[in-house]
Amino acid sequence: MAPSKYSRRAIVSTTGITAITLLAGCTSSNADAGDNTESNGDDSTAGGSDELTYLTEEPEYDGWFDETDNYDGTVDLTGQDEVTVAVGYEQLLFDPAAIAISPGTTVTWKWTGNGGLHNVSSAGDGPLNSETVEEEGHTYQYTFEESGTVLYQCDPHATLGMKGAVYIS
Ligand SMILES: [Cu+2]
Repeated sequence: MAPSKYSRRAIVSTTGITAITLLAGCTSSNADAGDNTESNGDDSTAGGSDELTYLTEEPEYDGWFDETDNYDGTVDLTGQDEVTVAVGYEQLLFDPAAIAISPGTTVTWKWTGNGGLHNVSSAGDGPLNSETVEEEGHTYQYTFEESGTVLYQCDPHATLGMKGAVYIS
């Protein structure tokens, strides 16, 4: 079941590599862009433990992420009891935007305190329905027991692309 460590995307696409670097850095890309535009090969976190692995076969999200800047595939977090998604990454994003987990995994959404009021809200009649708050460190948890795809959004910022997906397989 374990996909290869390096996704097809990361090997063949320079844009994929850039996006992975940004995600792995988890810092302001604005600052980086100003100071380090030359450093294509910046690999300061080499060591492997923090590398993101993406699904090699992408679920169909049907345009859900068309306005979402940090969506670059589904991060494979399968086989873990508990995983965390940042709420308010770069102000108005979830990070990672799309994750794959195994049935029984608990997802904890953790508020960064950035970008104002956010919530975690299922699209349609899905199960996610958090409070709408701004407070840094606030968390919302849900344990996904059944296979499927759950789309969600931040209601105040959905039109700006603050959207996420959980693929349970
Ligand atoms: Cu929001």
